[in-house]
Amino acid sequence: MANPMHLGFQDAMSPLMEELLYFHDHTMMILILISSLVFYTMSALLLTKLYYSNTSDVQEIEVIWTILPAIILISIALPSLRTLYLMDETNNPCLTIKTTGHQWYWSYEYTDFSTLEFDSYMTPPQDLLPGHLRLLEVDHRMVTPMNSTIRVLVTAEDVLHSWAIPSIGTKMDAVPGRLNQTMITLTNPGVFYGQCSEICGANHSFMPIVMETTPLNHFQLWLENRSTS
Ligand SMILES: [Cu+2]
Repeated sequence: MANPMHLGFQDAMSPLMEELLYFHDHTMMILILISSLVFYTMSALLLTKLYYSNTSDVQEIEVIWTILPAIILISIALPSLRTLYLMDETNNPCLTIKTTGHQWYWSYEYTDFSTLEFDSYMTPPQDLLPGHLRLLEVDHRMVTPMNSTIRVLVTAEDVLHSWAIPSIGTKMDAVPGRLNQTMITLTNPGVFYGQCSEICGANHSFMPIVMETTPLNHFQLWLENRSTS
């Protein structure tokens, strides 16, 4: 959950988001080291009269400062590719949920069950209950079981939308006429908030996403309640 003056990422709530945070920290560390070196070198050049004539034309040092950045780039690229392919991995999902972006709400279809589909509208500010989050709460949450791999198929009905939940590291474009796929695995229960992340029209800010992850038996209870109501 983001809070005021929150500058970093939200806490990781899925193994994939943990990987992304590790990668972010790794890259930032390299960035800080390079920036410090460049800043120090620039200030030393500008503020002092030091001039090393024995390094002004030396082939060896040119070889080093060409190869060193290449090694640094590889040390960023390899973990990046690893995370990228991890995020793309699809292996035997237990449940498939199709989510469709509309102007301006989301609808969810649990395609493993014949009748389970519903629309998810934002709760208007005047209807909020104590503890509810303004502009983030919805009337029908997407409920998922924890400790299982879930495939989310994302599409849109009218214009481009984007189905995104920052704390679980998911952001998938919802494109009309196209079915995108993303995988979610959560190891802990919780309620996770996201928003449409593609400027989609006047009410773009008012189509939040709420995913509620529960233990499997609670999910079954929810399924039974859903099918009787
Ligand atoms: Cu949208």
